[in-house]
Amino acid sequence: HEPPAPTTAAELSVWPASATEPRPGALAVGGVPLTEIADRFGTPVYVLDEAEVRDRCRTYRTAFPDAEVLYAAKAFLCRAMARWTAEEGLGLDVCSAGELELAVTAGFPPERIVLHGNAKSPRDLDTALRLGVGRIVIDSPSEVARLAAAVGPGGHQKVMVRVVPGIGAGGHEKIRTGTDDQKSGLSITDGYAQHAIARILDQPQLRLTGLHCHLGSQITGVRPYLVAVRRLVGLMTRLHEQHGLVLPELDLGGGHGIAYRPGEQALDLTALARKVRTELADACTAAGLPVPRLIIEPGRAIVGPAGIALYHVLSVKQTGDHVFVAVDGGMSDNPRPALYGVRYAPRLIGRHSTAEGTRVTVVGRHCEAGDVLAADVELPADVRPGDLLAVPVAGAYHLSMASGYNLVGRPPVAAVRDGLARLLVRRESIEDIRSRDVGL
Ligand code: LYS
Repeated sequence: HEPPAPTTAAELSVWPASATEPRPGALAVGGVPLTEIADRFGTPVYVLDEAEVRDRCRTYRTAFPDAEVLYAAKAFLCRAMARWTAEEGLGLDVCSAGELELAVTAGFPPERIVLHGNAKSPRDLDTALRLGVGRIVIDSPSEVARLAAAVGPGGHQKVMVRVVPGIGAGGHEKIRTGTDDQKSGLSITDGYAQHAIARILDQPQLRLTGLHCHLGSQITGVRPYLVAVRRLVGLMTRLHEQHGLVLPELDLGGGHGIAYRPGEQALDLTALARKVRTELADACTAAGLPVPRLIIEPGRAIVGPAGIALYHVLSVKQTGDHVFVAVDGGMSDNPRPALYGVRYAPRLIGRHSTAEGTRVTVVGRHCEAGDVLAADVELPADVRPGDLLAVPVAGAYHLSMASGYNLVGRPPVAAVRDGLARLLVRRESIEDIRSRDVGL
């Protein structure tokens, strides 16, 4: 049979720009061979290409020169991520006291941080006020009075309001947040948004700087964002008429889609920037309003393609119609296939196989049939225990959603840059797990 063709540019398109393959199977990222990382840190391990993260921050700043770009920490946060994004001039979008505390203690300027959350705990609000976050995004009617009381008389806090524009967009039903029948935001359609805004305007210690919306995740077309601009400027127009209110900011959230496998479509950021700017300027001119400063909140599109997951194969077996290739991680470090049916494109690395490709299902080590990492993918037919698999586009919503299932411990994160690898987050050990277990 034919030996497998060398890796094509299309196949490498979902890898960091620094990815090279000097010999077949000898994949390196950030100048560091992936096998070296697996040897040094063990597997499963997550690799983060610092230059790729920084380049993606710069791409956003170039595409949206007048906008404020907030990195959505929920995609993945560690102290290094906070430092890189701060140095690249981004702000930060956080959803909890935990994300906020980690970022600020890593040196992230609190005034460049925005706090979100459909249900903020008292600790979230107290931490935000104590650390002095730039804005807090109000997401429910009761939050208005709670926040005003927490700020206290004479105090001062900038806020935005998360509104639901009534737009269905995004890669999966579970991650669509722009429609009326879900838990986030205040609906424009039924007037909850307008009602909450009127209550905010009654609180002297709260200063409303703008409207916020988030349509969903993995959005690959520009259109939903343009519809959102029109609906939000429509609401801004009515608020201007009713209250004489002029809002200086408009936050369109994130949800920018990326490719997980070669050939998949990603959102075109240049087109998004150009069309949103035009749409916003046109809508505001028509309404006689000044054009607000745009805020956007990409998370996945900054860190997703910069991350790679490395696993060792533990077993290969044929059951029924399937060849199952089981690895030493699984749904505890990547719940996304189980949650959203997401498809990945793992690759064999570390050796050059001349075997033909065969269809396999890459599964994890957890005690569930649904613990699948990559269903129905092609790997060399001689794939065997001890082999190394690399999964690209693993930087977003893997470790940030990792669980303690089966007490396997969460994997470490290593950064690569200029031919050097360094540990950012160490592996969770049984001592870590045992130290929280304080009763008997
Ligand atoms: N966690 C989801 C994912 O892995 C997306 C939700 C984004 C948060 N608003 O794709």
